Amino acid sequence: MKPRALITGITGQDGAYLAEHLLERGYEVHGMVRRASTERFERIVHLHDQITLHQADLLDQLSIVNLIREVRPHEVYNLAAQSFVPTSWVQPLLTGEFTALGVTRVLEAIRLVDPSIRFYQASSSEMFGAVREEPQNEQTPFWPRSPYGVAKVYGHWITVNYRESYGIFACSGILFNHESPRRGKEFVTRKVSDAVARIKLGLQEKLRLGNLDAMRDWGFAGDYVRAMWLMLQQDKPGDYVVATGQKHSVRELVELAFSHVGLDWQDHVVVDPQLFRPAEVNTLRGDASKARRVFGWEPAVSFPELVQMMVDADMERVRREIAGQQLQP
Ligand code: F7E
Repeated sequence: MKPRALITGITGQDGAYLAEHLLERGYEVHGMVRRASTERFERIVHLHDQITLHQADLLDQLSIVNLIREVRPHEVYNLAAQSFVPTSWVQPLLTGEFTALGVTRVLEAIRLVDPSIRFYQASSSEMFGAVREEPQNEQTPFWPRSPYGVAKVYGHWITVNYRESYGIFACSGILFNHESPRRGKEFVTRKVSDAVARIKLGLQEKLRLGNLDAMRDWGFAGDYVRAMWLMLQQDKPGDYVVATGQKHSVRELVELAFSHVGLDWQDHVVVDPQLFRPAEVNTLRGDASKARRVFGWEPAVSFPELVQMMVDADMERVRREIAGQQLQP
């Protein structure tokens, strides 16, 4: 019998990579999608005949219970959230509903329908916020700096609590920033790679950015979904930091991305104070030695390789878009 997995947030970057990863391992893959007036399935169109999508919503408890009853998954990966940090100041309550309480709703559904289901919670390095030590590991205290970070701290601890209260095999993966050509264009890496392609191909002149001094531990999303799956294959549930152990500034990111296509970033980048955050996470760098020790996880893609991969993918996409438009009457 095939193992069955249910992924919330399957239409997102990580959902798409994880679905591919599980299909390669012979899983039957189910995805939960929220009804929206404009549906965005571009990251999973190539999988449409291999996965089953179901309508349900993290805000609607009964829809999740019914979905888990119907699918009876062996593993649930909770990747759905309001995941853009700046939006969490504009919609703090909605962020809390999805990103914090949504986790409890999934855990409650598991507890009710089948407590033997294994559960993965997408926790975040944003929980470390104003960092207490460097690098950050599973023991580092949290100090979130945004409503998003606060909501993720709740999601993390409720996952730990359902493990301790009910013995559910619940794992929290504390993932540092992870990027790819499938990243949403609002996040800084993709905003930069998209702009570099558009500037190089003559569609755009300037790129407006916020804090260039912020430092992040950026890895490749395709590497990080392997760690999610590995967590659920262990004998015991646990919490794991997933990170590269290297950090770079937004300025370094911009320099690398522009120079990859032979441009000088200083000719194009404009700092816009409106893009500064009310409270910033200045620096993050993770220590993934537990994941390495327990299940041998290592990232395969370096930061320069990641930036080049993203710029190359956007160059190709923008070229295709230009060619397509020229064909229009
Ligand atoms: O910002 C700075 C910004 O939006 C990174 C999410 O996946 O990772 C992500 O959260 C840094 C920040 O990601 C712009 O101030 C400068 O310091 O790409 P980001 P994030 O906020 O770190 C964690 C792990 C998550 O869990 C989240 O869900 O870049 N920055 N200028 C900018 N950021 C953006 N977005 N746009 C700018 O123009």
